[in-house]
Amino acid sequence: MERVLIIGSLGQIGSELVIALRKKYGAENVFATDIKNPGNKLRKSGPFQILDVLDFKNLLHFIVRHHITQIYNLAAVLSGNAEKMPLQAWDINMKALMNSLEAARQSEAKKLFWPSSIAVFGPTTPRHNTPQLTVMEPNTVYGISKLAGERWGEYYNKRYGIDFRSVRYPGLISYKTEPGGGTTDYAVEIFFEAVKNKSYECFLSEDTALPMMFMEDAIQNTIRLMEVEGDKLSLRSSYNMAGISFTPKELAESIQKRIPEFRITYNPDFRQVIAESWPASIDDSVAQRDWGLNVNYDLEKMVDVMLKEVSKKLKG
Ligand code: NAD
Ligand code: AKB
Repeated sequence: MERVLIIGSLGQIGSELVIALRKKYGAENVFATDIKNPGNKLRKSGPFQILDVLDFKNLLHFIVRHHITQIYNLAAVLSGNAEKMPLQAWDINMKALMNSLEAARQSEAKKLFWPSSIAVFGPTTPRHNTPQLTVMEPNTVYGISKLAGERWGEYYNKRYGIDFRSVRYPGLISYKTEPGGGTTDYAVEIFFEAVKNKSYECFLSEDTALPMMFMEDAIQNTIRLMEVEGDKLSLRSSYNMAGISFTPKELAESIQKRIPEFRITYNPDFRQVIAESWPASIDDSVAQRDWGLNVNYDLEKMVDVMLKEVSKKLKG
Protein backbone atom coordinates (compact mmCIF):
# COMPACT_ATOMS: atom_id res chain seq x y z
CA MET A 1 0.00 0.00 0.00
CA GLU A 2 1.29 3.47 -0.90
CA ARG A 3 1.62 6.11 1.83
CA VAL A 4 2.20 9.50 0.24
CA LEU A 5 3.72 12.69 1.68
CA ILE A 6 3.11 15.98 -0.13
CA ILE A 7 5.41 18.81 0.93
CA GLY A 8 4.19 22.31 -0.02
CA SER A 9 0.68 20.95 -0.51
CA LEU A 10 -1.19 24.26 -0.31
CA GLY A 11 0.35 25.88 -3.38
CA GLN A 12 -0.91 26.10 -6.95
CA ILE A 13 0.00 22.50 -7.79
CA GLY A 14 -0.25 20.87 -4.37
CA SER A 15 -3.82 21.95 -3.69
CA GLU A 16 -4.98 20.01 -6.78
CA LEU A 17 -2.49 17.15 -6.58
CA VAL A 18 -3.57 16.28 -3.01
CA ILE A 19 -7.18 15.80 -4.15
CA ALA A 20 -6.18 13.66 -7.15
CA LEU A 21 -3.86 11.47 -5.04
CA ARG A 22 -6.48 11.06 -2.31
CA LYS A 23 -8.92 9.75 -4.92
CA LYS A 24 -6.30 7.29 -6.06
CA TYR A 25 -4.76 6.01 -2.82
CA GLY A 26 -7.45 6.80 -0.25
CA ALA A 27 -7.63 10.01 1.77
CA GLU A 28 -6.06 8.47 4.88
CA ASN A 29 -2.92 7.47 2.91
CA VAL A 30 -2.11 10.93 1.52
CA PHE A 31 -0.48 13.29 4.04
CA ALA A 32 -0.71 16.94 3.03
CA THR A 33 1.85 19.24 4.71
CA ASP A 34 2.91 22.87 4.39
CA ILE A 35 4.27 25.72 6.49
CA LYS A 36 0.92 27.51 6.42
CA ASN A 37 -2.56 26.53 7.53
CA PRO A 38 -5.01 24.99 5.05
CA GLY A 39 -8.53 26.14 4.25
CA ASN A 40 -11.43 24.05 5.47
CA LYS A 41 -11.87 22.12 2.23
CA LEU A 42 -8.38 20.61 2.21
CA ARG A 43 -8.35 20.04 5.96
CA LYS A 44 -11.61 18.10 5.74
CA SER A 45 -10.48 15.98 2.79
CA GLY A 46 -7.77 14.07 4.76
CA PRO A 47 -4.74 14.35 7.05
CA PHE A 48 -2.87 17.67 7.17
CA GLN A 49 0.09 18.71 9.28
CA ILE A 50 2.32 21.78 9.46
CA LEU A 51 5.79 20.62 8.32
CA ASP A 52 8.77 22.72 7.31
CA VAL A 53 10.89 20.85 4.74
CA LEU A 54 13.90 22.87 5.87
CA ASP A 55 13.70 21.14 9.28
CA PHE A 56 15.41 17.84 8.41
CA LYS A 57 14.91 16.13 11.78
CA ASN A 58 11.15 16.69 11.78
CA LEU A 59 10.86 15.73 8.11
CA LEU A 60 12.61 12.40 8.63
CA HIS A 61 10.65 11.76 11.83
CA PHE A 62 7.35 12.41 9.99
CA ILE A 63 8.30 10.03 7.16
CA VAL A 64 9.28 7.22 9.51
CA ARG A 65 6.32 7.70 11.88
CA HIS A 66 3.76 7.61 9.05
CA HIS A 67 5.44 4.80 7.07
CA ILE A 68 5.67 7.04 4.00
CA THR A 69 6.56 5.24 0.75
CA GLN A 70 6.59 8.17 -1.69
CA ILE A 71 7.26 11.89 -1.43
CA TYR A 72 6.15 14.79 -3.63
CA ASN A 73 8.28 17.81 -2.74
CA LEU A 74 6.65 20.98 -4.11
CA ALA A 75 8.21 23.60 -1.81
CA ALA A 76 10.14 26.27 -3.70
CA VAL A 77 10.49 30.00 -4.35
CA LEU A 78 9.36 30.65 -7.94
CA SER A 79 11.17 32.69 -10.60
CA GLY A 80 9.79 36.20 -10.02
CA ASN A 81 10.03 36.08 -6.23
CA ALA A 82 13.46 34.42 -6.38
CA GLU A 83 14.92 37.39 -8.29
CA LYS A 84 13.83 39.66 -5.42
CA MET A 85 15.83 37.64 -2.84
CA PRO A 86 18.43 35.57 -4.71
CA LEU A 87 20.47 34.17 -1.81
CA GLN A 88 17.44 33.28 0.28
CA ALA A 89 15.75 31.65 -2.71
CA TRP A 90 18.87 29.59 -3.46
CA ASP A 91 19.08 28.45 0.18
CA ILE A 92 15.40 27.51 0.35
CA ASN A 93 15.20 25.77 -3.03
CA MET A 94 18.37 23.74 -2.57
CA LYS A 95 17.84 22.87 1.09
CA ALA A 96 14.25 21.80 0.38
CA LEU A 97 15.51 19.41 -2.30
CA MET A 98 18.56 18.12 -0.43
CA ASN A 99 16.52 17.44 2.71
CA SER A 100 13.99 15.42 0.75
CA LEU A 101 16.71 13.46 -1.08
CA GLU A 102 18.48 12.70 2.21
CA ALA A 103 15.20 11.80 3.94
CA ALA A 104 14.49 9.38 1.07
CA ARG A 105 17.97 7.88 1.45
CA GLN A 106 17.62 7.45 5.21
CA SER A 107 14.07 6.00 5.16
CA GLU A 108 11.81 3.60 3.26
CA ALA A 109 10.35 6.47 1.17
CA LYS A 110 12.52 5.73 -1.84
CA LYS A 111 10.25 7.24 -4.51
CA LEU A 112 10.58 11.03 -4.81
CA PHE A 113 8.88 13.47 -7.19
CA TRP A 114 10.46 16.92 -7.45
CA PRO A 115 9.45 19.33 -10.20
CA SER A 116 11.94 21.11 -12.37
CA SER A 117 10.91 23.85 -14.81
CA ILE A 118 11.40 25.31 -18.27
CA ALA A 119 13.54 27.79 -16.29
CA VAL A 120 16.47 25.35 -16.51
CA PHE A 121 17.05 26.68 -20.01
CA GLY A 122 18.73 30.01 -20.68
CA PRO A 123 19.42 32.59 -23.38
CA THR A 124 21.91 30.34 -25.20
CA THR A 125 19.43 27.45 -25.49
CA PRO A 126 17.64 27.00 -28.86
CA ARG A 127 14.31 28.79 -28.18
CA HIS A 128 12.04 26.86 -30.52
CA ASN A 129 11.18 23.21 -30.07
CA THR A 130 13.88 23.06 -27.37
CA PRO A 131 15.33 19.53 -27.28
CA GLN A 132 15.54 17.34 -24.18
CA LEU A 133 19.34 17.47 -24.26
CA THR A 134 20.74 20.86 -25.22
CA VAL A 135 22.75 23.85 -24.05
CA MET A 136 21.64 24.83 -20.53
CA GLU A 137 22.95 28.11 -19.13
CA PRO A 138 20.09 29.51 -17.01
CA ASN A 139 20.67 33.08 -15.80
CA THR A 140 18.01 33.32 -13.09
CA VAL A 141 18.53 32.12 -9.52
CA TYR A 142 15.42 29.96 -9.86
CA GLY A 143 16.69 28.37 -13.09
CA ILE A 144 20.14 27.75 -11.62
CA SER A 145 18.56 26.04 -8.60
CA LYS A 146 16.40 23.86 -10.88
CA LEU A 147 19.37 22.81 -13.02
CA ALA A 148 21.45 22.01 -9.92
CA GLY A 149 18.44 20.13 -8.51
CA GLU A 150 18.14 17.96 -11.62
CA ARG A 151 21.81 17.01 -11.35
CA TRP A 152 21.43 16.13 -7.64
CA GLY A 153 18.31 14.04 -8.36
CA GLU A 154 20.14 12.01 -10.97
CA TYR A 155 23.14 11.68 -8.63
CA TYR A 156 21.01 10.26 -5.79
CA ASN A 157 19.40 7.87 -8.25
CA LYS A 158 22.70 6.53 -9.58
CA ARG A 159 24.61 6.61 -6.29
CA TYR A 160 21.95 5.58 -3.75
CA GLY A 161 19.16 4.05 -5.84
CA ILE A 162 16.60 6.75 -4.97
CA ASP A 163 13.67 6.47 -7.39
CA PHE A 164 13.89 10.15 -8.35
CA ARG A 165 11.33 11.31 -10.95
CA SER A 166 10.91 14.79 -12.37
CA VAL A 167 9.38 16.89 -15.13
CA ARG A 168 10.26 20.35 -16.38
CA TYR A 169 6.82 21.90 -15.96
CA PRO A 170 5.90 24.74 -18.29
CA GLY A 171 3.79 27.61 -16.84
CA LEU A 172 0.74 26.04 -15.19
CA ILE A 173 -2.73 27.49 -15.61
CA SER A 174 -5.40 26.87 -12.99
CA TYR A 175 -8.33 28.55 -11.25
CA LYS A 176 -8.38 26.85 -7.83
CA THR A 177 -5.26 28.32 -6.18
CA GLU A 178 -3.35 31.46 -7.13
CA PRO A 179 0.12 31.00 -8.65
CA GLY A 180 3.04 31.64 -6.31
CA GLY A 181 5.11 34.45 -7.84
CA GLY A 182 6.37 33.17 -11.19
CA THR A 183 6.96 34.68 -14.64
CA THR A 184 4.08 32.74 -16.21
CA ASP A 185 1.53 34.01 -13.63
CA TYR A 186 0.11 36.49 -16.17
CA ALA A 187 -1.64 33.59 -17.89
CA VAL A 188 -3.76 33.04 -14.75
CA GLU A 189 -4.19 36.69 -13.67
CA ILE A 190 -5.56 37.59 -17.09
CA PHE A 191 -8.66 35.40 -16.60
CA PHE A 192 -9.56 36.91 -13.22
CA GLU A 193 -9.11 40.46 -14.56
CA ALA A 194 -11.02 39.69 -17.78
CA VAL A 195 -14.03 38.47 -15.80
CA LYS A 196 -13.84 41.16 -13.06
CA ASN A 197 -12.77 44.28 -14.97
CA LYS A 198 -12.82 43.41 -18.69
CA SER A 199 -9.23 44.66 -18.89
CA TYR A 200 -5.73 43.52 -17.99
CA GLU A 201 -2.30 45.15 -17.91
CA CYS A 202 0.18 42.42 -18.82
CA PHE A 203 3.70 42.41 -17.35
CA LEU A 204 5.09 40.63 -20.45
CA SER A 205 5.15 42.06 -23.97
CA GLU A 206 2.49 40.98 -26.46
CA ASP A 207 4.72 38.66 -28.49
CA THR A 208 6.46 36.75 -25.67
CA ALA A 209 5.66 33.11 -26.43
CA LEU A 210 6.04 30.63 -23.56
CA PRO A 211 5.08 26.98 -23.05
CA MET A 212 2.06 26.56 -20.73
CA MET A 213 -0.18 23.72 -19.56
CA PHE A 214 -3.63 23.42 -18.02
CA MET A 215 -3.40 22.07 -14.45
CA GLU A 216 -5.53 18.99 -15.10
CA ASP A 217 -3.03 17.86 -17.75
CA ALA A 218 -0.11 18.58 -15.41
CA ILE A 219 -1.64 16.53 -12.57
CA GLN A 220 -2.62 13.57 -14.76
CA ASN A 221 0.85 13.43 -16.32
CA THR A 222 2.63 13.79 -12.97
CA ILE A 223 0.74 10.79 -11.61
CA ARG A 224 1.36 8.89 -14.86
CA LEU A 225 5.12 9.46 -14.52
CA MET A 226 5.06 8.34 -10.88
CA GLU A 227 3.19 5.14 -11.73
CA VAL A 228 5.16 3.86 -14.69
CA GLU A 229 7.62 1.01 -14.06
CA GLY A 230 11.04 2.44 -13.30
CA ASP A 231 12.82 0.54 -16.07
CA LYS A 232 10.83 2.51 -18.70
CA LEU A 233 12.58 5.72 -17.63
CA SER A 234 15.65 6.48 -19.72
CA LEU A 235 16.19 9.74 -17.79
CA ARG A 236 16.64 10.32 -14.09
CA SER A 237 17.23 14.04 -14.36
CA SER A 238 13.99 15.67 -15.61
CA TYR A 239 11.70 15.27 -18.62
CA ASN A 240 10.74 18.14 -20.95
CA MET A 241 6.98 18.81 -20.83
CA ALA A 242 5.71 21.00 -23.66
CA GLY A 243 2.00 21.71 -23.20
CA ILE A 244 0.75 24.53 -25.42
CA SER A 245 2.77 27.56 -26.50
CA PHE A 246 1.16 30.96 -26.97
CA THR A 247 1.86 34.69 -26.57
CA PRO A 248 -0.08 37.13 -24.34
CA LYS A 249 -1.62 38.56 -27.54
CA GLU A 250 -2.85 35.15 -28.68
CA LEU A 251 -4.29 34.42 -25.24
CA ALA A 252 -6.01 37.83 -25.16
CA GLU A 253 -7.51 37.22 -28.64
CA SER A 254 -8.88 33.90 -27.50
CA ILE A 255 -10.49 35.58 -24.45
CA GLN A 256 -11.90 38.34 -26.72
CA LYS A 257 -13.74 35.69 -28.75
CA ARG A 258 -15.75 35.00 -25.57
CA ILE A 259 -15.66 38.51 -23.98
CA PRO A 260 -15.54 40.95 -26.94
CA GLU A 261 -15.17 44.06 -24.73
CA PHE A 262 -12.00 42.68 -23.05
CA ARG A 263 -8.96 44.93 -23.54
CA ILE A 264 -5.28 44.19 -22.84
CA THR A 265 -2.40 46.64 -22.43
CA TYR A 266 1.29 45.81 -22.04
CA ASN A 267 3.72 47.16 -19.45
CA PRO A 268 6.67 44.73 -19.33
CA ASP A 269 8.57 44.63 -16.01
CA PHE A 270 11.60 42.67 -14.72
CA ARG A 271 9.89 39.38 -15.62
CA GLN A 272 10.16 40.21 -19.34
CA VAL A 273 13.92 39.50 -19.27
CA ILE A 274 13.29 36.20 -17.51
CA ALA A 275 10.66 35.17 -20.05
CA GLU A 276 12.95 36.05 -22.96
CA SER A 277 15.60 33.69 -21.60
CA TRP A 278 13.15 30.74 -21.61
CA PRO A 279 12.03 28.57 -24.54
CA ALA A 280 9.08 29.61 -26.67
CA SER A 281 8.23 25.97 -27.36
CA ILE A 282 9.56 22.61 -26.23
CA ASP A 283 10.11 19.13 -27.65
CA ASP A 284 8.75 16.54 -25.22
CA SER A 285 9.00 13.48 -27.46
CA VAL A 286 11.26 11.65 -24.97
CA ALA A 287 8.57 11.85 -22.26
CA GLN A 288 5.91 10.72 -24.77
CA ARG A 289 8.04 7.71 -25.71
CA ASP A 290 9.20 6.70 -22.21
CA TRP A 291 6.04 7.08 -20.13
CA GLY A 292 3.20 8.21 -22.40
CA LEU A 293 3.01 11.95 -21.67
CA ASN A 294 -0.11 13.27 -23.34
CA VAL A 295 -2.03 16.52 -23.27
CA ASN A 296 -5.80 16.98 -23.61
CA TYR A 297 -6.19 20.75 -23.40
CA ASP A 298 -5.38 23.05 -26.31
CA LEU A 299 -5.62 26.85 -26.03
CA GLU A 300 -9.34 27.09 -26.90
CA LYS A 301 -10.44 24.29 -24.58
CA MET A 302 -8.36 25.71 -21.74
CA VAL A 303 -9.80 29.24 -22.22
CA ASP A 304 -13.36 27.85 -22.20
CA VAL A 305 -12.86 26.05 -18.89
CA MET A 306 -10.91 28.89 -17.26
CA LEU A 307 -13.54 31.54 -18.08
CA LYS A 308 -16.37 29.31 -16.91
CA GLU A 309 -14.68 28.33 -13.63
CA VAL A 310 -13.25 31.77 -12.84
CA SER A 311 -16.71 33.33 -13.37
CA LYS A 312 -18.24 30.76 -11.00
CA LYS A 313 -15.53 31.39 -8.43
CA LEU A 314 -15.88 35.18 -8.55
CA LYS A 315 -19.65 34.91 -8.13
CA GLY A 316 -18.83 33.00 -4.93
P1 NAD B 1 3.55 27.58 -4.90
O1 NAD B 1 4.44 28.71 -4.55
O2 NAD B 1 2.16 27.85 -5.33
O3 NAD B 1 3.48 26.55 -3.67
C1 NAD B 1 4.59 26.19 -2.91
C2 NAD B 1 4.11 25.77 -1.55
O4 NAD B 1 5.26 25.42 -0.77
C3 NAD B 1 3.39 26.89 -0.78
O5 NAD B 1 2.14 26.42 -0.30
C4 NAD B 1 4.32 27.21 0.36
O6 NAD B 1 3.65 27.59 1.57
C5 NAD B 1 5.06 25.89 0.54
N1 NAD B 1 6.35 26.06 1.19
C6 NAD B 1 7.23 27.08 1.06
N2 NAD B 1 8.28 26.89 1.85
C7 NAD B 1 8.08 25.73 2.49
C8 NAD B 1 8.81 25.00 3.45
N3 NAD B 1 9.97 25.45 3.94
N4 NAD B 1 8.32 23.80 3.88
C9 NAD B 1 7.14 23.34 3.42
N5 NAD B 1 6.39 24.00 2.52
C10 NAD B 1 6.85 25.17 2.07
O7 NAD B 1 4.32 26.71 -5.99
P2 NAD B 1 3.69 25.75 -7.11
O8 NAD B 1 3.35 26.59 -8.28
O9 NAD B 1 2.67 24.87 -6.52
O10 NAD B 1 4.99 24.95 -7.52
C11 NAD B 1 5.36 23.74 -6.89
C12 NAD B 1 6.65 23.25 -7.50
O11 NAD B 1 6.50 23.13 -8.91
C13 NAD B 1 7.85 24.19 -7.29
O12 NAD B 1 9.02 23.42 -7.17
C14 NAD B 1 7.91 24.97 -8.60
O13 NAD B 1 9.20 25.42 -8.86
C15 NAD B 1 7.49 23.89 -9.58
N6 NAD B 1 6.97 24.48 -10.82
C16 NAD B 1 5.79 25.17 -10.82
C17 NAD B 1 5.32 25.71 -12.00
C18 NAD B 1 4.02 26.47 -12.06
O14 NAD B 1 3.72 27.06 -13.11
N7 NAD B 1 3.22 26.49 -10.99
C19 NAD B 1 6.05 25.54 -13.19
C20 NAD B 1 7.28 24.88 -13.14
C21 NAD B 1 7.71 24.31 -11.95
C1 AKB C 1 7.56 30.44 -12.95
O1 AKB C 1 7.12 31.23 -13.81
O2 AKB C 1 8.46 30.70 -12.15
C2 AKB C 1 7.00 29.04 -12.96
C3 AKB C 1 7.82 28.14 -13.82
C4 AKB C 1 7.57 28.07 -15.26
O3 AKB C 1 8.72 27.51 -13.32
N1 AKB C 1 5.63 29.10 -13.36
